[in-house]
Amino acid sequence: MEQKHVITLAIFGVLIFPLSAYAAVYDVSQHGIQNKDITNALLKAWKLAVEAPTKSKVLIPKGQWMLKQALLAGPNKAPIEFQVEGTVTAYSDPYDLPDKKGEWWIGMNYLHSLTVSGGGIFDGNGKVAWTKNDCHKNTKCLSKRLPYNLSFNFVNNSLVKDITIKDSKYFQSNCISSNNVTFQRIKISAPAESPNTDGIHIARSVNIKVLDSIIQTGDDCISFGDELKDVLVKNVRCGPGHGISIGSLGKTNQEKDVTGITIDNCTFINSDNGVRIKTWPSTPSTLKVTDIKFTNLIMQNVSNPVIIDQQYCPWNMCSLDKASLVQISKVKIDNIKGTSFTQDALIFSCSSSKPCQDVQIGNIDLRFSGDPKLGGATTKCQNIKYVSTGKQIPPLCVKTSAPKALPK
Ligand SMILES: *[C@@H]1O[C@H](CO)[C@@H](O)[C@H](O)[C@H]1NC(C)=O
Ligand SMILES: *[C@@H]1O[C@H](CO)[C@@H](O)[C@H](O)[C@H]1NC(C)=O
Ligand SMILES: *[C@@H]1O[C@H](CO)[C@@H](O)[C@H](O)[C@H]1NC(C)=O
Ligand SMILES: *[C@@H]1O[C@H](CO)[C@@H](O)[C@H](O)[C@H]1NC(C)=O
Ligand SMILES: CC(=O)N[C@H]1CO[C@H](CO)[C@@H](O)[C@@H]1O
Repeated sequence: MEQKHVITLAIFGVLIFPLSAYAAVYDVSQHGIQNKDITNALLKAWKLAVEAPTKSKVLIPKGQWMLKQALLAGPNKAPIEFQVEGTVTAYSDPYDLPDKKGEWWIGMNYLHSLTVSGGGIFDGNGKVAWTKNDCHKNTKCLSKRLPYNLSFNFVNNSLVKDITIKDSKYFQSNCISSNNVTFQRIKISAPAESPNTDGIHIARSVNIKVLDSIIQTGDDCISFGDELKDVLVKNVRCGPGHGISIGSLGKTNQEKDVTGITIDNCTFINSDNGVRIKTWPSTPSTLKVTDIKFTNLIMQNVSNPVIIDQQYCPWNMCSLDKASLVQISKVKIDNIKGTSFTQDALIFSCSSSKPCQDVQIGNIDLRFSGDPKLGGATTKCQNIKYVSTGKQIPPLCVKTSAPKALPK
């Protein structure tokens, strides 16, 4: 290039720079890294970013990095992009964390206008921790203290895109008490046999989206807690794992309503469930679950493709004496296709105290993929009021006989 052009470009650069997107880029590799450990460097860079008066970026460049734990807290003065290009790996001992009480590995709290991006990998290195998880036998289990992978709490107007989260020690990520957060093109993976590695757990939030993502895990693909409004899950592929679950809900009477959850255009492959709503029996909770849509879903060898379970009582941790008082209503189920690994393609086990109301069932085509000698797929119904607006295979509930209790 001729000298003249270089000068022209330089002048242009100077003119353009102040108008460009980032006033400052804080590259963690410039903030004192020891032995590939970015723990202190990331905290230093983050502090600069949250105090920056204009839009800034925290960059984890390409490479292999280790991180003990980081609380990336706000409030931030201006938008922050957290661009992760490298692979960030946790130390393998789950108890070797500076903050022993922390429920996160990377916590992002009290932030607004945050973008997490960059195509990088968060590797939870969970193999040691999984062996210490005994929650299925022990209600005081250690895993209560195993940190989450990426934890978003009190975050508004933010976007998390193009990242991979793998082998978390416990729930892979969560989004709690947040407003208008989108997760897009996220890849989450943990082996099918890893315990409690829920993909994304979402609760107490408004306007949350999970789009165009692939989630393979040992537990729920996406799980929803209470106090939720306006959630969209679209173009997500789940499996292996336990599928997408609303609940379990109603364990305590402090829980609040869940309104407006849409699961659309998703595929479930070899998962235990497809879409599920589960509530606890014998508790005083009277919360409402309403305006739920399960539409355009493909099931491939899913054990229970569609299930409402209001007698959710795992490991006999509760009593089935009293029906759940959680009211489920306004549920739309339409265009669900594929195969069921068990004959129970559709299970509606609603509460005898609060039957499921206003359920609209459209086109269903779910075939039993097992031995045809056993018969076809079935629908099990208990305490449900529905209207059919389509053609269903298997046929819906036989209305002539009183619904019987489901076999456990
Ligand atoms: C998020 O929005 C809520 C409700 O509008 C507000 O009270 C809270 O301060 C906001 N938090 C941040 C970190 O901006
Ligand atoms: C929601 O968050 C996005 C960033 O993901 C932002 O662009 C948009 O303006 C926010 N919407 C509202 C209503 O604030
Ligand atoms: C539905 O999902 C498929 C597969 O992920 C994708 O190719 C298609 O574009 C999606 N359709 C819509 C309407 O988003
Ligand atoms: C179908 O699902 C069952 C139960 O999850 C699993 O054991 C089996 O290997 C799956 N079949 C195929 C063909 O993937
Ligand atoms: C990155 C990642 O996903 N893993 C973290 C998830 O949560 C636990 C907390 O340590 C971390 O140990 C994992 O490293």
